Amino acid sequence: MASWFVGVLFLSTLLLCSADVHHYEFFVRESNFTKLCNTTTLLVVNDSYPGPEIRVHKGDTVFVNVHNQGNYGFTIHWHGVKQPRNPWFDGPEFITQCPIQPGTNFTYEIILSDEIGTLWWHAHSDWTRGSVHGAFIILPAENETYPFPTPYADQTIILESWYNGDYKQIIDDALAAGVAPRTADAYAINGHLGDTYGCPNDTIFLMEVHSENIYLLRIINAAMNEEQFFTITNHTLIVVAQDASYVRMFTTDYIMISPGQTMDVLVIADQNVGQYYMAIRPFSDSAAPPNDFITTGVFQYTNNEGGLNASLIPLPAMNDTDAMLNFISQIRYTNVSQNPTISVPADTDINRRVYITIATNTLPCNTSECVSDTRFAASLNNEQYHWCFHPRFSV
Ligand SMILES: [Cu+2]
Repeated sequence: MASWFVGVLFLSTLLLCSADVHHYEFFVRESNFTKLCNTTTLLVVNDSYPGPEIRVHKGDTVFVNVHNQGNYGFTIHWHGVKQPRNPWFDGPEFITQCPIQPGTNFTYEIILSDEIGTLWWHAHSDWTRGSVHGAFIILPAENETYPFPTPYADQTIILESWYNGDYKQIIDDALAAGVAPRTADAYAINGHLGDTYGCPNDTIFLMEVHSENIYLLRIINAAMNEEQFFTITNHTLIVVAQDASYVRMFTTDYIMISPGQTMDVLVIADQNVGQYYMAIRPFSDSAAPPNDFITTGVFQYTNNEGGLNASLIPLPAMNDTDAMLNFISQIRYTNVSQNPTISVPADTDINRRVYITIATNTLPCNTSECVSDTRFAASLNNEQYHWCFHPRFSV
């Protein structure tokens, strides 16, 4: 055996050994949660809203055994995990697998490759993602570092929609009526509604920081449908990653994050000690906007209370399109060793162009539940995907 081959074998064994294997157990069942002074039954994982955090290193493999102890089938999607040559564990129902039926379990194998930073997982059936979701944190590999100063600590921040009522019923009713589902009754930060909704029993998310330390915020927008602005009063945010890939660093007073997106942001606790509001607000410039709610959390220097001032929160207006564009236009690829290299084919190498048209449409609505004679629909290349009417061709 050639010595270089032995060397390659030895090296690849070393590389394989550096990746760990993790096991998680997800028990999915209904639990009661009281918010907005109203008790709602939610389908959640391990009785927790949001659900448990997966925290592993780049290149690891994760097994998640999902036990369906609820009343209907669902799947779980590992949002943003590329799963090369392992698509059967991607998760969307009726695309790569059938729903996990009540009373049964299914073990997912999630193989990480070059993802780095923050992703999330969520159920992928009807509106189950509204309550069955959690963070999927991918730390640098053992032999890698962050391409920025190592943070003192990190903090997951999950933005969520809150509805009074049965989530499945809300989407089922909307589909039957052929209209858009109603907008959220509130938004939440890590399951807390904060102090703006008027229910004295609602709790507020509190992040405690030590003066002069650097923190890495792992922000996930798990809201059902709305983009969200996010800010921390008086503190500069430094965007460093998005959707499990590092980006060129830039500073900003606020971010704008889309549903399903993740963003990693550094913040330095460099202001006078005290308490500062963190806050979110939906962004919408559509003709049918959601409610203009501001939802609060607290960024608190250790053992220092006082100083909260809602009038200082630097959030753009809900329909501030320029603020949204100014933010997203700053996001750029960064050529750091931790990022996968992007090789864009030269124009001459492209021999086939594929056009994909994404459209919203209307279809006839002709049942007694319809509120008009048309219903909303969506399509790719004028093909609509429906679980019992498969598209005639692949888009
Ligand atoms: Cu997803």
